[in-house]
Amino acid sequence: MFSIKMRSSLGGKNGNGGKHISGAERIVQECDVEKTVLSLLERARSHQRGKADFINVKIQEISEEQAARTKLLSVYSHKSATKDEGRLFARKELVRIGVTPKAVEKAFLALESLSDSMRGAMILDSVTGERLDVFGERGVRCSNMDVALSNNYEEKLSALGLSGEHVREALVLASKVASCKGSVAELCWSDDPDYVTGYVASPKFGYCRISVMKELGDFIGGRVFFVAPGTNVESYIDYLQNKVVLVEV
Ligand code: WAQ
Ligand code: MG
Repeated sequence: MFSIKMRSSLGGKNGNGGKHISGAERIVQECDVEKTVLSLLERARSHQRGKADFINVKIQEISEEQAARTKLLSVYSHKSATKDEGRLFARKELVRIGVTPKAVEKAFLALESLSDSMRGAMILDSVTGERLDVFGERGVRCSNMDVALSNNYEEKLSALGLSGEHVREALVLASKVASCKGSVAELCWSDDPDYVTGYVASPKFGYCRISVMKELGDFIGGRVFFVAPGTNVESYIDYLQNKVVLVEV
């Protein structure tokens, strides 16, 4: 199999600095490499965050035998009419999952005080709310995951009335995160100004889509991974960044 990673930006110098436009990755069979590269290029050049002037594409062969496999999280939803209502529901859902109210408040405070989107996620202790990673404004990037068989995925998700890149990528990421030892819950909303749906996910209850989690036009997104106290943060991050995980539908 081949891993294909794309990241793109606008206004930097040789890809350094500038505004992050879009990043995406796929793990595909060799015969699908070309068409996947094209679709990622297309995406970097027609993104709602802007048209990238720097695009980096990395293609690498990976071993299918060494990949871990995990099940796609089950999906449930909550309809919210406003950002405040959606975020209130997310708070309650996180507490129902087992995150303490204190840790929930710290997570919202951290996300709501961002002045620009992070590229990755913050890792917080699910009891104390203490920030455990040292990645600062960048955050921890979860990488090296995709659906195991794209066709099954499209069938199943469109049967549920879900389609589109945002859902697919978020579900795959959340499924990988939930499969990691130590994960308790995840909180996310998009950095795409037109995309107001966010989610709370957990190994316990699955992936909860919340229809409105931010104001239309807001380009600041973020993610928090809540972990159990005593989690080995180094191996947690190593799994998120490096372990190849194929998500089975
Ligand atoms: N690893 C860790 N954090 C990430 C990653 C990653 N690979 N990619 C993005 N983030 C963080 C980063 O802080 C972004 O600013 C933030 O998440 C949002 O990323 O069911 O589109 O890719 O309809 O904009 C959720 C709802 C969509 C989907 C989420 O996130 C649905 C979305 P985005
Ligand atoms: Mg985005």
